[in-house]
Amino acid sequence: MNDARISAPLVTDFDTVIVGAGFAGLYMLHKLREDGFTARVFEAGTGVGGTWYWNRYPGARCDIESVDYSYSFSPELEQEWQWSERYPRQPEILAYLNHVADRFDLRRDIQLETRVTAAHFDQRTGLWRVATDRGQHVTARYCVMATGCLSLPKRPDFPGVERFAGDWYLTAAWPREPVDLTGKRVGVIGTGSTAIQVIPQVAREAAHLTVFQRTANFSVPARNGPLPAAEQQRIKADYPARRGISRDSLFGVPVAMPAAPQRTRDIPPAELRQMLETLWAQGGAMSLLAAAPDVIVDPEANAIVAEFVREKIRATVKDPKVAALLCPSTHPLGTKRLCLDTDYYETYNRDNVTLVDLRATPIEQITEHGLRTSAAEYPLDVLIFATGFDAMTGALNSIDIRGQDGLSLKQAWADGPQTYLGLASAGFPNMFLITGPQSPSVFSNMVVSIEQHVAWIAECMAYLREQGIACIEASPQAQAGWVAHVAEVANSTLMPQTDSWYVGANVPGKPRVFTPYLGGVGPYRRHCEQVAARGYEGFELIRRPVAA
Ligand code: N01
Repeated sequence: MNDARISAPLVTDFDTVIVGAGFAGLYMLHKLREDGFTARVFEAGTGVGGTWYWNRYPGARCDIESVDYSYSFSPELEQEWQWSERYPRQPEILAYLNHVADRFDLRRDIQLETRVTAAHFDQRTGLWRVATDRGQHVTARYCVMATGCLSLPKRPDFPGVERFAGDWYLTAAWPREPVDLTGKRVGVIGTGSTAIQVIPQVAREAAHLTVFQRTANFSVPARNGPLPAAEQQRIKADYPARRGISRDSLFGVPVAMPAAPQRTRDIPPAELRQMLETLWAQGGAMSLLAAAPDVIVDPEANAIVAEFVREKIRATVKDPKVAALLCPSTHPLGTKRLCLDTDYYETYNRDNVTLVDLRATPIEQITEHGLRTSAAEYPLDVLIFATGFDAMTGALNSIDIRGQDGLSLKQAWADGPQTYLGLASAGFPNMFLITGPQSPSVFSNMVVSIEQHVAWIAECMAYLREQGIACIEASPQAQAGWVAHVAEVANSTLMPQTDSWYVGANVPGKPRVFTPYLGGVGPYRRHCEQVAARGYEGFELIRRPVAA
C-alpha cells in the first residue's frame, strides 16, 4: 500500500458505513457505537432483518435451534427474549431482530430502502466513498460488508417464464402480503433446504402440488415443537457455558469437539446403529454432522450414514418408485447442505402431491398455462422458484467495489474469492467482510460466526484508533497463504467434488472454488485471535501522518 499518498484524515460523514441490516449489520452498528465510533447502516429492505426480512416463504424456519441461533452479546437480551419453539419460524426471528433494533436504539443510524451501489476507496484521503441508489454519496474511514452469504437470489431464467399466465414467486423475495394457494395447482422447482421447507406447507394448502426435482437431497427430521418454559429456563440458567461450547465447536452449535474423535467406521455396527437411531429420533442436521464429523472426510463413513438416511426415506415413503427418486444418489451426504425438515418425506404420501424427475425428463419450457418437460405438460396456476442463490460472492459482486488503483473486487475475484481470513481482501484497505468467503460462515451457526467477526473487527478498529493507524490492508502474501490453506482443508474432504453452491456450481460461469472454511469455528476463532494478538499479523498497517 502506498502510504505516501494518504494525506491527513479529512472530516468524514461517518467513521464506518455498514452495508446490510441483518444479524451482522445490526450487531456491528451496536458494537461500534458502544466503542465510540459513528456508523451508518444502509439497507435495501423496508425493514431490518436481512435474510429473515426477505425469506418469508411458507415454512421458512431456521435449522439451528432458537436458543443457539441468537445473540450472546447481551446477557439481558439473552434472558428476556422468550423463544416459542425449538426451531424458530421466520416471523419469530424477524420479531426478535426488530426487538433488538428497538432495544438498542439502532434505527436512528439505519437508512432503509437504500441500496449501496458503489464503494470506492480514495487513495489520496484513505477514505471510502459510498454511493447509494438514492443518489447519496458519503465518506467513511471503514466500510463493513454485512451483506450476507445467501442474499442474491438466482432469477428464474427458464425459457418461456415471461409467458406464464399464472402467478410466480421467488422464495427469497416472497411478498409481504399473504399468498393464498387454496384450491390452486402449484408447481415448486427445486428440492434444496428452502424447497424442503416450502413443500409440506404448500401441499397442505394447494389443490395439487407438483415438485420438480433435479437432485434429491438428504434431509433429517427437525422434531420441532414448542420449547417449554421450564426447558428454556434450564438452558438460560447455564447460557454462558452453552455459548462457550458453541464458540469452541466445529459448527458453532453446543456439541463439544471430541479430543480424540472416533472414526465412524470403527464404531461397532450395533452401537453405530443405536447412535444414528438416537440422533434421528432427536432430530437436527447439525447434531448429526457434529456426532459423526468424519462423514465429510471418509467415503466409508459417509456411505454408512447416507444409507441409514436412505433406509429412513424408504421406510417413510409408501410408493417405492417415489421413494427411489427421493433417495439421493448423486453426492455424498453433507456435501450439499444437509437439510432439516418437518414432514418432508411424509408429504409424498399425500394424494395431491406428484414428484417429477427432471434428470429423466428435463424442463423444456414454461408455457402460458404450466410447465413442459421432455415427457409431459403440467398445468399450473402458481409456480414457486426455490432455485437458490448466487451465494457467498453474489451480493458483494453486485456492488461496484473498487480498492487501490481502481481495482474492482469483481476483477480481483475473477478466479474466485481472494481473502485473508474471510475478513479482508488485499487491495481493499479498511474494508471488512462479515462472514466473508473463506471463513466458516455458512458451514457454521451464522450468528456465532457473525458475533466473532463483529467483535474482531471492532477490536481491530479500536486498536487502529489507539495506535494512530490510518489504514489496514491484508498483505497479498498472507492472503495467498490463507486461500491455499482454505483449499487444502477443503480438498482433504469430500466437499469440493460435489456440484453445489458451496463451489459455485449452481451459477453458470462462476469459477469453481470451494468457499467456506472447513477448519472449524473454534480453531478458526483462535487463529483470528492470534493474528490480532501479534499486532495484526498478515496485515499491512499504515500510520496516520502526524500533521497535514
Ligand atoms: O437453494 P439450493 P436453497 N432447474 O441452491 C434446484 C440456506 N437455507 O434456497 O441441486 C431445475 O440449495 C437445485 O437443483 P440442483 C441453506 O444454507 C437455510 O434451497 O442444482 N432445478 C436445488 O434443488 C441452503 O443450503 C435455511 O440440481 C434447479 C434447488 O433448486 C441455502 O440457503 C433454509 C434449477 C436450489 O437449492 C440455499 O438453499 C433455507 C434449474 N434450472 C435455506 N436451478 C435455514 O433453515 C436450481 N434448481 C436457515
